[in-house]
Amino acid sequence: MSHDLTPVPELYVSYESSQKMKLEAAELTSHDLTPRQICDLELLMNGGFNPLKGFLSQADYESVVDTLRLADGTLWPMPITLDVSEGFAETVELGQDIALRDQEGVILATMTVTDKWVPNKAHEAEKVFGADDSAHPAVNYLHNTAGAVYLGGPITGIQQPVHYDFRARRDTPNELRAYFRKVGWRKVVAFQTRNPLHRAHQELTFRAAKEAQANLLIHPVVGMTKPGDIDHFTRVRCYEAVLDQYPSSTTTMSLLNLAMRMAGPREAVWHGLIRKNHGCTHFIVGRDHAGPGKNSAGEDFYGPYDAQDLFREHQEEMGIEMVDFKHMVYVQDRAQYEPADEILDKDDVTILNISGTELRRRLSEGLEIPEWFSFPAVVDELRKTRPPRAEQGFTVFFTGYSGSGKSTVANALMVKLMEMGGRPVTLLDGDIVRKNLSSELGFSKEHRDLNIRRIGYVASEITKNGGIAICAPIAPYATTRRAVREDVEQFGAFIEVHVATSIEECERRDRKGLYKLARAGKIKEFTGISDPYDVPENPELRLETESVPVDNCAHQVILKLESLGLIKA
Ligand code: PPS
Repeated sequence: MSHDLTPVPELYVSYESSQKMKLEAAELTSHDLTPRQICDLELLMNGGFNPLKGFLSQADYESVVDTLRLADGTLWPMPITLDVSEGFAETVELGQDIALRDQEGVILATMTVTDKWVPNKAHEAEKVFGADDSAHPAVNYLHNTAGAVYLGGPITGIQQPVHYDFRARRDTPNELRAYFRKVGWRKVVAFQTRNPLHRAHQELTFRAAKEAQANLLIHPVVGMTKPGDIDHFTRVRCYEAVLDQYPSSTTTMSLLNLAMRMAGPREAVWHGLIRKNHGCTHFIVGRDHAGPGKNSAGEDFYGPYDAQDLFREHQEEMGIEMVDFKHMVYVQDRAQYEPADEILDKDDVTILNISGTELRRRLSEGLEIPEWFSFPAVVDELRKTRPPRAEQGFTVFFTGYSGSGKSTVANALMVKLMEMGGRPVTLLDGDIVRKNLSSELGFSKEHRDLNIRRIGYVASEITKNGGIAICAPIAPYATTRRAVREDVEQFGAFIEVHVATSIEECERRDRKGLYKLARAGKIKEFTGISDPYDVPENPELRLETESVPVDNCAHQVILKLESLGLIKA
């Protein structure tokens, strides 16, 4: 395949025009871009999504969804759409120019709106992601985050999104093309990744480059990856550590601000087109490329080699060649990595492997990670981000009726944890929060949700910073508790403790005299009397307080924390 390193078309105007446009665009109706849209816009403007000239029109969108091609027949597998709310869409007329702003309000581009339509999201999910199943992160995004209306139209680029991190490691397609021209790289194989690189990856990329007789571009995604992935700051530090392991004149690394969709086969073809735009001639596609994990029935969304098959089918047209990923394993007897399918004496040698799950377990328990598996500098970085569980922050979230004993047990737990020492402990009791954080709120569903989300936010910050948050609100609604769990679990463990004192017992105790007032109708929307309480279905712990003393309840929580490895026995 010939290597054409002439620049790809960009959508930016000249610097002089951009200064003028910026002033004019300030008058336009503006749309505040979401983090995903900022990633898409950057690659539209810098030619990473060449030949797209803007967010897709309705005709292009429908054609891409159904046929993987733009309306004019050009191969393009992924719908790049500008989703907005119904309210915003109503303010926009066809033919109108709108300003696209980043999250700080900086105008990055203008768009002439040529199309406005309500997409059939279920159809998009089925066709693009293979199933209308919210277990798929992009389907979940489509239904629960993306706006209801799509706008399409050409873009005029004013400036690149600003990045404060790793600036020297970010390159536009034309910057990479210019670099390859300068250093005389005629063949370049790109390696896409959203994970840290260990020795097996280093071996496989090195071999892929040798096989294709090409130079190597490590091209990790730092835009948006799969929820739960290791953050890109940690990953880039890890990549930098691995880079030293390659002969320096053969390999380079550049960061790609792509928002992944985890769309398996379609994503692989999309990734290939993006790398072609970045001046690469070859692209490594592995087993289950850009796989989204399991569907809601516990099965894989795509077959393990679907991505390779679709790529192979289109590679001629794409102008970039696939190098299939070799599954590398460590052969202890020979102290080296070898492609699994090339080992002829499998039964006579010891093959070692550490899976992703096993690696996470070893990190969380502070166990040894052998040098044959990874590089010490990479392991050091990972240990800093993922310290052993006994050193991470966590949240204990008590829920139960008013008067169930939440505060009493929470206080006892706090004191026991403080006695042990090691991590700061904060108690976010229902009453304390309502006094300090939520003093303007009442007890409507909306206000209770807001109150619990605030508690969740504070608890997640405490957890992120390595502390222990103990929360003790009523938190009557299961959906809100789940949202708080998701907030916290980005940073550490979330232990839901249902204080299961019955409503009859709480009313009998009536320690604050509130039940009497609620029965008399003097307090409205009282949980358990005139407002619902969703009993937690799968809490980490359920406390039966009626026959067990407080001290013992708190001890049960301590035992649970020990069994989870969060505190040391
Ligand atoms: S919630 O639903 O989680 O936001 O409630 P929370 O912030 O935990 O506040 C509950 C405390 O407020 C008192 N109180 C009421 N509780 C329930 N329903 C109504 N309508 C109500 N009005 C006042 C009550 O004393 C709760 O305190 P605890 O500590 O739970 O007994």
